[in-house]
Amino acid sequence: MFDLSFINYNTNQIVNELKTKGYFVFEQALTTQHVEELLQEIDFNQILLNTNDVGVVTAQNIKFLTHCLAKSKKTYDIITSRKILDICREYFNDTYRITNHRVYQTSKSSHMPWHTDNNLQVGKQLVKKHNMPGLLFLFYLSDVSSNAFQYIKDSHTWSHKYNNEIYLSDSFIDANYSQDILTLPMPKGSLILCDIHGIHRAEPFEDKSYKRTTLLFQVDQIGSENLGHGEKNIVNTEYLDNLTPEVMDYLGFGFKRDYPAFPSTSGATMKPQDILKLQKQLFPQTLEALSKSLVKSVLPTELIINFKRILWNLKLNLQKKLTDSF
Ligand SMILES: O=C(O)CCC(=O)C(=O)O
Repeated sequence: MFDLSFINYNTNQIVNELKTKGYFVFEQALTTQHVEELLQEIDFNQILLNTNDVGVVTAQNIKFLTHCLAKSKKTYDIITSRKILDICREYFNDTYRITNHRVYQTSKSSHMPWHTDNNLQVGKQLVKKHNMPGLLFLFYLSDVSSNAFQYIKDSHTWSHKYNNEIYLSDSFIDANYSQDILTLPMPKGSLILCDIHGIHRAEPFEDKSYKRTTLLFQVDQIGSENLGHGEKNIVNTEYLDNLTPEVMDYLGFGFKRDYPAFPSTSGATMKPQDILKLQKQLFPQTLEALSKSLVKSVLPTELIINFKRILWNLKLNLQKKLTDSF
């Protein structure tokens, strides 16, 4: 999963860099094979619509798989890996828990505002900035040449001055901190780790042929006064092959979660062209639904059930004949 050079990179040093600079960067921390296998677990072309499963949703130009812990074993393995837990264990001095996570794919254009991630919510609304320590983990799952992560150096030490702001404007940052902007284009598999109190964003871009895919998760040191802080975690029990009290606590087993999954989506967050694509997909399904309902309305249910029984028996007899003949 991780490149040996990352596994062997001293955890103490990572934490020291985080505490002093507010960020840590490692190129190609994940192996290409792990990234490729992870991406195969996610179908970004299949948007959920009355589908009885967890999966991909869309909000404008970004497609999200929020419930990765239920859908992608490779993501589960990264999030609960020994190296990540060691970094957290060394960085935090009280109980820490994962508060949100997602894999997302950004295409064509995006303009994210400058912000910090120390958000306290009521439902999906931000109510104030909190002062709990926290770490943002971001892995590039594609080569990132534009729309790179940007971080304002040292901002983790002074961002609290702007705690009453939801975002900081581009013009304010350009006028006051343009020298301090760190932009991080890097190859797929690279890791960026930063203090959630640091001011950051994805650099705005516009390029019809460009896509960036990312795994992001956040771990906060949740004090007893902030019970319920974080999004609910839906976990596939099949993945839990490393369940220890440490992992259970980190994932929030038995811990209250008050925030809804991010982002909040509906038909209205889709782009018109995605709605059109969906209509094409819906057309044959609509015909199927209509014909089923027509059959149901003219034939008694008892007859349909008996017909299914006859078909089932015919199939069994056929299978038996085939096995007997071999
Ligand atoms: O995608 C990125 O580069 C930054 C993401 C981010 O800041 C966020 O989702 O809060």
